[in-house]
Amino acid sequence: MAEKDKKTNYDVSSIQALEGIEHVRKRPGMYVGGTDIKALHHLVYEVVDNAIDEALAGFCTAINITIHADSSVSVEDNGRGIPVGPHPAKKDANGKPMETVDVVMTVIGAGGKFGGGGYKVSGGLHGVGISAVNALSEWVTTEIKRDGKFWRQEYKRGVPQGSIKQVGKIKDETGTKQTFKFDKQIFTEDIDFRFDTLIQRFREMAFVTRGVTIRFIDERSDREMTFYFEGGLTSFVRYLNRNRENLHTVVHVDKEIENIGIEAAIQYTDSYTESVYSFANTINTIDGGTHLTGLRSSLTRVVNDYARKNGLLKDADPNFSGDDTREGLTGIVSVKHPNPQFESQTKVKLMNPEVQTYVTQAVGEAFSTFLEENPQAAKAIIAKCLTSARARDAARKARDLVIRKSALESLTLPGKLADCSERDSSKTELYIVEGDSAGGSAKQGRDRHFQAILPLRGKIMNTERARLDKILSSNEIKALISALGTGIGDNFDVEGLRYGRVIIMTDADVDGSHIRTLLLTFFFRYMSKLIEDGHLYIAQPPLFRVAYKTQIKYAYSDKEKDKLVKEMGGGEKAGIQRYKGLGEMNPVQLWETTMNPENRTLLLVTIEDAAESDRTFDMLMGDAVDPRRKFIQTHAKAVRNLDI
Ligand code: 28F
Repeated sequence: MAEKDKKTNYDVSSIQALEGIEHVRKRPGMYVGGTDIKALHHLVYEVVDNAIDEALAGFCTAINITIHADSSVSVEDNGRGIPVGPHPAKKDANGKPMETVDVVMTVIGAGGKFGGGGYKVSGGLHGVGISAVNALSEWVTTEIKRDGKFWRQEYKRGVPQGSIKQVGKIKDETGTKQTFKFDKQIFTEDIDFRFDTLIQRFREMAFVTRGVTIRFIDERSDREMTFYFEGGLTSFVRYLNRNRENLHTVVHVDKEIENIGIEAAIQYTDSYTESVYSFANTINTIDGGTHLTGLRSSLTRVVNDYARKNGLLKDADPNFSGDDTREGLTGIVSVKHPNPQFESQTKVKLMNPEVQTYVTQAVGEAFSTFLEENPQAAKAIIAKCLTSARARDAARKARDLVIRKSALESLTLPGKLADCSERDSSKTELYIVEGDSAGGSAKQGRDRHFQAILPLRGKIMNTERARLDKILSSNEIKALISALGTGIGDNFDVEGLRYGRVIIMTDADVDGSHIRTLLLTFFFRYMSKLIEDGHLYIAQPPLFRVAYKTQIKYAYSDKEKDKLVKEMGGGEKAGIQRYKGLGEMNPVQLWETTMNPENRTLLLVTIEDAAESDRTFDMLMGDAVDPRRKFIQTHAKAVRNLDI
């Protein structure tokens, strides 16, 4: 081929690749859901998903993920390694085969693997493959170990830098390593990876991909964690129930029906809530779908059948409702499907109808066999369902009363509420404040034009071990419900919301964190839409006041305090006041540090934060004493350390 033609060929194919890359960079929302922290985390998941695929196909047993000090991220697996050489199918505009690694890395939507056999199961949020990550990264380095050779290829903003090169030799190892640095030109907000969010997802992935070791290292903070679960979903259920008292051993089923992998694990506890999670091809389907429906319906059916057969439900008794058979249930269902159908691109709900039949069948068989073979466990489960059915009846009556009353009361606002004058809810804020004295400071310090204050007395925490239904009858919570104007539960209507921002403001101590936990749990269980729509916030009061000469500054952490003391040049002479509670601040200080929109920082509560609170709540309120003691001890220690 003449030198000139070669050049033309290269130009044509590169222009095509560039067009794809440009599209991703112009519209990140279409590929990773935006440019916020969630999208940033999706970049990591997308890469890890490729390694998980390799594990599910049976070729990879270890995945290492590292966040480096500069926030670049490496993901390495010990799978087969991306093939090196011309891609068998993908040709550029002139019919010339493209290098395989460049296809994987630059052709948008070229996620699938060649050769059938193992199915493409995981796949990131939008299933776009690593090419989108590549396009949204300042640079990516791809390293491949395969056939005794060590290869490297580099990309800048999605564009290959030359062609793949051999950079060394190796013994028997194989694998793929991707290192990427997210592009600040795209992710312009001041965001960075969150260890706690990522770790949650990796833990989940390890649970549902039995036998793979996932190691996560955060070099920014020197934290590290490794997950390996021999027991798969059984381990997952044990983990979720670690703070609860269980009624029996975990029931587990793992089957393949018509080429669809079906795994489920269940265990009843004495708690009042249902914790079920569903996964399709390792993706957490948060809106459930046919696999979840299958799991639930089989449990209800098996429990009712067993109870009837053994005379535990009499002829005159009605069947247990689905809800009755799910109180205190922890269950996971995970399916691996060669051709999953999701409701939408976001993959939060599985739609394949046959899955429901297969899950019902598999779980039904396993669970009824378990009940037959373990009569003690069966008795405990049925007893739990009976109490739950009775309690549900009583609670329904109580709740109806609360809802009806709060509907009435919403006309009359609670007396303790110091309302604002603005009526446009997009401009207003409600501060939920712990304690009457802090409430007083907040009332004086606020901008009454748009800020309303509702003081809560700390008493609500004394309803320990109570069902949330009981908490609903507390005057404090009733005042909160009517102040918000939305109603609760199924009657929740965001249209009624009287404040665009609902801000929880509590002390930075153990009591404060209890109350915050309770409030978050309440919102999570009864007003989750409020959280989903981004209305709920946590105020961040300062921990220290540092005074030196005429200067006064506030610090929100120990580190910041030390830095301030240094900057102000005060050293020993700086006056440091540690705030033990909001009540120690005068109204002006409270306004300046915590309430003035110009200075304050608010933490937006996400549904994950609230779910975590829900679990903490279970632990604090539940009957398992040990975890509660541990929690309180750990917290007590933290408080002591702060005081030193
Ligand atoms: C760090 C993230 O991306 N691991 C991967 C493989 C293995 C194969 C593969 C990947 C070939 C034609 C696309 C190897 N041998 N970890 C990863 N491991 N991709 S990505 O193939 C890519 C396809 O089009 C692989 C035989 N078949 C597949």
